[in-house]
Amino acid sequence: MERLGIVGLPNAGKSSLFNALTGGSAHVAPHPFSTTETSVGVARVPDERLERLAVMSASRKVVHATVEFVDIAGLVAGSSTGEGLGNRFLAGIREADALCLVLRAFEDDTVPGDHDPLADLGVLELELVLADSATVDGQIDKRRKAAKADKSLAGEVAALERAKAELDAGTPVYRSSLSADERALLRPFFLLTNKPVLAVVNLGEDQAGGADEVVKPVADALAGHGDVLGVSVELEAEAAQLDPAERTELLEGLGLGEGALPRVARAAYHLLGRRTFFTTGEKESRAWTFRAGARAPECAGVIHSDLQRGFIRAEVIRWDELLATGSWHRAKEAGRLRVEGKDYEVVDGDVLEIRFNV
Ligand SMILES: Nc1nc2c(ncn2[C@@H]2O[C@H](COP(=O)(O)OP(=O)(O)O)[C@@H](O)[C@H]2O)c(=O)[nH]1
Ligand SMILES: [Mg+2]
Repeated sequence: MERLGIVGLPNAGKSSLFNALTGGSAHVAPHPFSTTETSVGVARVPDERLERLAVMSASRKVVHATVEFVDIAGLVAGSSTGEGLGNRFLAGIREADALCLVLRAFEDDTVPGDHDPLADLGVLELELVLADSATVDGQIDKRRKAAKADKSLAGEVAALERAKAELDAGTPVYRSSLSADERALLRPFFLLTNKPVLAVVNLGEDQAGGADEVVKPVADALAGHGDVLGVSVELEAEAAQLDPAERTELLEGLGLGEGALPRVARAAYHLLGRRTFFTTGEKESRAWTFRAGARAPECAGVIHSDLQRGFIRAEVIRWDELLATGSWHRAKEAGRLRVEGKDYEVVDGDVLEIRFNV
């Protein structure tokens, strides 16, 4: 299962965010190195489309999609050269499939650390870039030699050289000028900055009103290479402890709508390249996860391997079109269900019923 690593400086609010997202119990404390064991947790990915389908079908059960997070603990300046618990942090980051950078903006004199999210980003990126630079330097001569004997490696060497130039200029691969193809060629080297990223700017309660202003410098720095979300982590963590009605009252009372946690979970899910299709009925309505580009039989296999093995066809309708017709039965009667075969590429938001025979 793929995971999103939560990365940031000590006391940025990583463990608080992890707990709020996963309902987990990672140790939250106002000092560095409080997280000595890496925690893994599962966050629900709330989806209003699913809730509405469940109401339509009067489903007895609703099953949301999920996404896994890892609380990787504080990266400090000098990690790339093994300072503090540096090597352990870098190993944790290396194992993650995507990164959630937590950048501190909240001010609190009782919690050590700075409150300049752009500076946090700079420190984090520098450590990751230094580590990647060392990896590339350690590989590039070997790969050049290998490429002399095997011409098919020329592209890989060229990609390493391009990455080296970017890294030496201080630019992480994720916001470099490397193309998707070049980045794919670099995959065997497990570079830390060749992973997709999103950033969470941890806002103080008092900053929630002017969030855009606080978040903007970070968004400018990432320049479209990753989502940047402003989250009042502590406030949302407290809200997450309440029962749903109280939570809604608190968050809406503060003008925060459903809160920012669902957006973080959805951004993380998307960052990992995940897409959702639905099944809906009286027994349950459910969100199923597939990879962008998957075809109908593979998606059927997510439900059960028999459905893939004996796949005949899928009946398909977009979630909103189904809602508009009022029920699966009515959509069928009205001829609104498309019949799709083995080559159909399932689209995020499709509702499926699989016909199969084993
Ligand atoms: N005032 C304030 N304190 C926070 C906020 N988020 C986290 N903290 C506090 O900062 C300290 C460190 O938080 P923690 O989640 O353990 O940070 P980590 O080191 O990044 O895992 C704890 O005492 C938290 O209660 C916030 O939004 N506002
Ligand atoms: Mg922590």
